[in-house]
Amino acid sequence: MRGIVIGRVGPQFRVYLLEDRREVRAWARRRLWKDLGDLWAGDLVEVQTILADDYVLTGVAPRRNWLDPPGVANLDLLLIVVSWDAPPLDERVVHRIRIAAHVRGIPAGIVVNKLDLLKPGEHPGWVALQERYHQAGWPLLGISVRTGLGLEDLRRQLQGRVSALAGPSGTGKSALLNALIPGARLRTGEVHPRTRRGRHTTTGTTLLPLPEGGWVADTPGFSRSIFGPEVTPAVVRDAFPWGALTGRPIRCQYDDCLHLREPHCSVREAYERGDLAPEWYDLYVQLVAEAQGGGGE
Ligand SMILES: Nc1nc2c(ncn2[C@@H]2O[C@H](COP(=O)(O)OP(=O)(O)O)[C@@H](O)[C@H]2O)c(=O)[nH]1
Ligand SMILES: [Mg+2]
Ligand SMILES: [Zn+2]
Repeated sequence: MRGIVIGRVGPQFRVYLLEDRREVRAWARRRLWKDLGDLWAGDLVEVQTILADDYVLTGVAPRRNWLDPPGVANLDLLLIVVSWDAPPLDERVVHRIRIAAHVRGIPAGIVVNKLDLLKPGEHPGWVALQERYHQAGWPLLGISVRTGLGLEDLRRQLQGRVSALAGPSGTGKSALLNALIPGARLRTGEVHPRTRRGRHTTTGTTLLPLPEGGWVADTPGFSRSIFGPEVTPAVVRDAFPWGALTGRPIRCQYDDCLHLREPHCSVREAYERGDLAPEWYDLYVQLVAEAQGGGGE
């Protein structure tokens, strides 16, 4: 039987059986455990039943992608949660996470929370930001957990998928999780259903079921502010859609042009002509510098 690991309780894994549509507890035999290595929430596994309601893990599918920390596999969507204010939106944070997801092959979406804090005078700035991101192919979803604005759209985006939230602390990820999943906070330290032997504490990441179908990881807050060594300046460059941002195909003199100070660079030329928004170019230069400083070479 095929299942998805949704968490761990003591020595057992919580597995949701995909055909039966119910949760069981499964053991990993010692030898298999050695072969499999660690198992994470999101891992797709094969389980067999030995006796009634006694399950054992017999295999695990190769991971499509993963994030470590927090230890979650096969994500369909990483939702980057920032806030319009309190804390104020910092685009660099958005793109650090977006690029980290990009190198891991995880699709990312950007949510701007706390739109209830948008002052009337700030409205043009929000519209301009949305247009700039729309042009780049990264639509911004504006929400307010407080007023409920945009939450229906967000539920539709999460439906049927395995997702995780990422973003700086204070942007409302926990509040969002609680809005999406009533009772999300209650799901810790469960009692073993059969032995009732004390409380086996839940360890690691847990996938919480969405009422509409789909799963969200319960570990908001991994904001990974520094690039790992895998994020080189070239990776940062390749994570931006230069053609869409400049409105023309990119033909620099050098194939490996980083669009910084190289001669006959078509990105730089577009920037100097005013065809590339300075917000994008400034952001890009800062991110490349971070990738250089972060031991990326
Ligand atoms: N004004 C406003 N405050 C919010 C909203 N969503 C969350 N907050 C507040 O922002 C603070 C941080 O929220 P929290 O969920 O703990 O953020 P996290 O660190 O990302 O998990 C709390 O005081 C929330 O009540 C919102 O839509 N509007
Ligand atoms: Mg939180
Ligand atoms: Zn160039």
